[in-house]
Amino acid sequence: MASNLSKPDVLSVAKLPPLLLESMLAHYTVHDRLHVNDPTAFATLAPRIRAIAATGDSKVDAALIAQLPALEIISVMGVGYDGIDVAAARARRVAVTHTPGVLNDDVADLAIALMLGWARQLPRADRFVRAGAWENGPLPLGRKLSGARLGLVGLGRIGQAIAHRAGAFGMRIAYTSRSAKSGVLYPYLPSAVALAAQSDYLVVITPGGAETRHLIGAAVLEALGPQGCLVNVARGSVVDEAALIDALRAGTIAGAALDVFESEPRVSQALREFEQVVLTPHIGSATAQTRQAMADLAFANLQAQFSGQPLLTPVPGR
Ligand code: 8YV
Repeated sequence: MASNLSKPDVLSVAKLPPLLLESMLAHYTVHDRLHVNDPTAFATLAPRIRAIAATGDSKVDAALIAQLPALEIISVMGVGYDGIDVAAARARRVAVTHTPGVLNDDVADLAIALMLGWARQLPRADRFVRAGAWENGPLPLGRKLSGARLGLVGLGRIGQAIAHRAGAFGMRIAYTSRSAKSGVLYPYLPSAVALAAQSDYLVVITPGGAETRHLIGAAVLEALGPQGCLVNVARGSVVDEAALIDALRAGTIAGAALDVFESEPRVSQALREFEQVVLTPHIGSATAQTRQAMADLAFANLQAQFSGQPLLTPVPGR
């Protein structure tokens, strides 16, 4: 795309949704994944790039930041920014923004949908009716969700939105996180193992990144036990997928409902074959309304940067 002197140059490091791209094109010259698609052209253009537009699953590492001397801001359309080297950005005084808040409802809704879908076997029931199997007898019984024990690994904005909804199902809620949250009445457990040991549904809703990598491994799954279900709406990296596959094979846990995966969009064949696993393709925030709100916020952060206004939603910390 040709550069325009009056418009700041922006490198998009992911395929931007039309919702975001359309508003951006009016104000910016957007170079769609130029660093990957045309490294030679990118090398020429790099000194002019003033912003990076990214999505929640994008990678922006120190090497890329180092190639962009004029970079001012990395705007992530997503609440998670574990793919961004924030320390490298900060060292260069490059701002990093994300889109918290606007997707809480959707991700929490999906967590509840996954629990219900798994407990009441909705994908299997749907296949059962379509295949005409009903005429030969009923679907095997599902499980009751109302009143079950919910363990939340993470009680940030989305974790609290899940708890709020789960309360309406009479679920008994407990949580773990780095430390107990003040003013929260749900019981706090000091570790994921301790929480899993007293949960029927263990829902992972903690940020990704090095700190939480493989937080859910063999020991946690063992503690969750043969009646337990693991639900992940956070990041694939938080769950040791090999350990999960072993646990599903061995019946160490009853099943899982997963929206995120270690190597998405590739999903291991083993996971795809388990009947007791419900799979969705990272759709936590994937509604028209929420993606619009995320696009608007990601765009507003860019606009704030280039008009000298305070950023709306910088990532936390300094
Ligand atoms: C999407 C997400 O993957 O917000 C996040 O962190 O994982 C999701 O909402 C994505 O960022 C949409 O652009």
